[in-house]
Amino acid sequence: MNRGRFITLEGIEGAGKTTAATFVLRWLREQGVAALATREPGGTPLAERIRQIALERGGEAVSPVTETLLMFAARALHVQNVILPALARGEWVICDRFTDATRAYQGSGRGVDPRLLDTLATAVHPELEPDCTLLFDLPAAAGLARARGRSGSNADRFEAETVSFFEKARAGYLALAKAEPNRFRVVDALAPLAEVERAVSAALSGLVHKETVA
Ligand code: T5A
Repeated sequence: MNRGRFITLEGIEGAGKTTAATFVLRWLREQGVAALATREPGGTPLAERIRQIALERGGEAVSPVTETLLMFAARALHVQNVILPALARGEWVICDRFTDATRAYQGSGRGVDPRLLDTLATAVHPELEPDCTLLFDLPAAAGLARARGRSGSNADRFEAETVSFFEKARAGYLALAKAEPNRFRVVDALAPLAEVERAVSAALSGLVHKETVA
């Protein structure tokens, strides 16, 4: 049996990743591809508990390195208990954020040393990289307006950050996409939903086709 494909969805707050994950799952199933959707931080019962700790506001100070370690602790559980078993069963995994989020938020946003991020990525998922990463790109102010419109006064620790923090994360994402043009597809997240969906299915149809002729 062929290993499944690992598709990651990335972008700053309010970029439309969660909306796109639902669409991708439905679209892949229509193409006859077995797939599951999951998210980071989270995706397993223990990793979801780490997510709560990482996102909650107030209380103790959380340094950028601590934040990074929380993300990778959750990721280690998720990779071992959900992602690798699903790929081994031949299913596609649609993951709302993965290590590129740590590079963009903790690396570009918070200034964590990229060498630490490389070391942790190698330790946590030595042989796993996404087959395709869809980067939903939009200006930080537009993404935050969408995210805050939904969360209101319940904004989490990240949503409470400044626009300039998210612009740094956005620039980090765009630099990653530029460095790996074969893996990344940049989608204009300001476009109407129908256009976003067309761009997403066009980006994935090559991979689906390879699968069905293999
Ligand atoms: N984090 C995570 C790190 O710092 N490091 C890491 O390593 C990891 C893995 C996760 C937080 O953790 C941080 C980053 C995050 O801050 P989260 O709740 O998962 O928290 O945060 P987000 O992923 O940003 O979730 P959001 O829900 O805010 O954004 P989405 O999923 O990108 O956006 P979505 O789909 O919920 O859409 C937002 C709104 O916009 C509308 C939707 O209907 C919705 O109302 N929308 C559109 N409107 C118009 N046109 C379109 N094309 C639209 N697409 C969506």
